[in-house]
Amino acid sequence: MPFSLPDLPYSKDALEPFLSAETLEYHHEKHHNAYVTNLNGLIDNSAPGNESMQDLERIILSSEGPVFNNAAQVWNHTFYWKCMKRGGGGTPTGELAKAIESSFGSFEEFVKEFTAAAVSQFGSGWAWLVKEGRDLKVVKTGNADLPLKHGQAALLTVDVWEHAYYIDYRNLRPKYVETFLADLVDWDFVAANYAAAT
Ligand code: MN3
Repeated sequence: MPFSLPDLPYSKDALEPFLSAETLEYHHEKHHNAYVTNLNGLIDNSAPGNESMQDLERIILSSEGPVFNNAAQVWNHTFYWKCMKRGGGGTPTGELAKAIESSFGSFEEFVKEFTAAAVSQFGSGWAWLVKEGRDLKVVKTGNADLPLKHGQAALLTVDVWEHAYYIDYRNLRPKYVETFLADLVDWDFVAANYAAAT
C-alpha cells in the first residue's frame, strides 16, 4: 500500500488570520502532497508496511538521498500541522513548563532561543524543541533533516521553508515565527510529546 496524504487536523481556514486558508491549501495539498507522491514513486509499494508513521520512521532511519528527503518531509509536515491549533499560543503548563524552565531558565528564554534558531536557519529548514536524554534543547535542521535522525525526540517544530509563510508574511520570517509562538502553538500536543518521550 502506498503512503497517503493525512488530512489536516483542522479546517483550512482554522488558523486565520495568522495563517490563511490559501497558505494551508498550497502547503498541504501541493507541497506536503508532493512529498507523499514523490516518496511513493521511489519505494516498492507492492508489499504491505508503507502506511503508518512507524513505517515512515523505519524508512527515514534506513535511507539517505531522495527517499530520505521525501520520507522525512512527509513526517515533518504531518508533525508540523499538529503543532498548531485555532486559539493556540500562550504558555505551556504542568511538567512541560517545569522542564522548559529547568532547561532554559525561563519560558521567555526558550522563546528567545527558538526564535533565534528559526530566524537564523539559512535557507530552507526547521526549528525544533527536542528532548535529548534528560534535557530539552532547541535545534535547527536544514532542508528535510529531523531530530529522529539524531537520536532526539521532537516535541515542537516550525517550518521555515519560504512556502510556509511567503503568502501571508512575504519575506518577514521573524514575524511569522513570532506569530507561530504567540498565536498558533498547540502546547497540549507538545506536552503529550514530552510525556511520551519521558
Ligand atoms: Mn513545508
